[in-house]
Amino acid sequence: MKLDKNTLAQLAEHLENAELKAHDVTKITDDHPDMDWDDAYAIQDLIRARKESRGHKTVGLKCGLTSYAKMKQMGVDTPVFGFVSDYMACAEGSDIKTSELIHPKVEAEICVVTKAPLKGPGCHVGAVMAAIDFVIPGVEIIDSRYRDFKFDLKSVIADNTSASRFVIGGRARRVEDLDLRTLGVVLEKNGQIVAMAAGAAVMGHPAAAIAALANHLGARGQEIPTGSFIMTGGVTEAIAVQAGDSVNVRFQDLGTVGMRFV
Ligand code: 0L1
Ligand code: MG
Repeated sequence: MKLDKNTLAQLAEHLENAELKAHDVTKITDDHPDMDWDDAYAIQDLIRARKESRGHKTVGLKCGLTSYAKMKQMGVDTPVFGFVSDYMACAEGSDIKTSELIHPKVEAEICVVTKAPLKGPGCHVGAVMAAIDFVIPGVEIIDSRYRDFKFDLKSVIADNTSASRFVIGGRARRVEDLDLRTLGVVLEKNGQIVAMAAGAAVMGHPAAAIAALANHLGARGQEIPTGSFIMTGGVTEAIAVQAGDSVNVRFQDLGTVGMRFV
């Protein structure tokens, strides 16, 4: 690690304040060009600890930048991992207040809940499939705290991978009743289709994103606990939204997840 404890704590406070007060900041690597991957995840961990110390529950784990469309959109080639907190969860069909956000974008995500722990290294798609309890469709609302969504990977990891809000809806299905690779997803904004893809857009198989998460945590001596809610990452590029927009995402065999931005 390149940054000292005080600097890590200051950066966590700086980024969390930007999230909670909905104001943008410049990417932190501008001032800390030497920071490394461990520093980036340590800042994210400190943000998580700050939220938990105020009583917020961490309710899920997220994989980001897992689809080729998202990687191309952001000009990167590595998945990143973060968490979601209880206050980020919004009900299906709810109004999402843009005044609490900076420049939101939506992502259609295949999500799962696990029934067994997953531990890397060596975690693979087969192990993940055996550990999935059920699959449920979701939409993540990302909101990078960085001006104009301009960042590098270390800055975005520190910023909890732009996590902001999420909506779970549709209907849960057993994993054996679905083919996660061919599962079609159609994203509509204001009644117009703006993006579509199949599950295989996520690293060839959405379970591969969860295996990558387990291997990432395994390298840090951690695991994905039983009963974890996991978002596997946007299947298409992210779509910008603003007040007045409505979004509906149709997931094959899993129903629709919708919301309005106000
Ligand atoms: O969930 C995501 O894929 C977001 C990862 C961070 C990059 C971004 O803000 O687009
Ligand atoms: Mg996402």
